[in-house]
Amino acid sequence: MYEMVIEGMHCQNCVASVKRTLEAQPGVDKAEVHLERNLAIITMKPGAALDEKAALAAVNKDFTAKSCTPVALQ
Ligand SMILES: [Cu+2]
Repeated sequence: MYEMVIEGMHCQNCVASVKRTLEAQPGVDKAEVHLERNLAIITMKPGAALDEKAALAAVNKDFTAKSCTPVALQ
């Protein structure tokens, strides 16, 4: 799992756009985007790792992706 901090989202359309962008990245299983927390939780397919730079760049086309951090699964 990864957490991405994203600024510039204003409504559910923005949320849907970010979700689509993240779920189009290789290896991504699903992305949960939380508007009020400026946060996306990215879940990977088994064994897959996220290309964090590519994911940040993709989101940065429309929004401001601040950081992408791996989160240990519990
Ligand atoms: Cu919007």
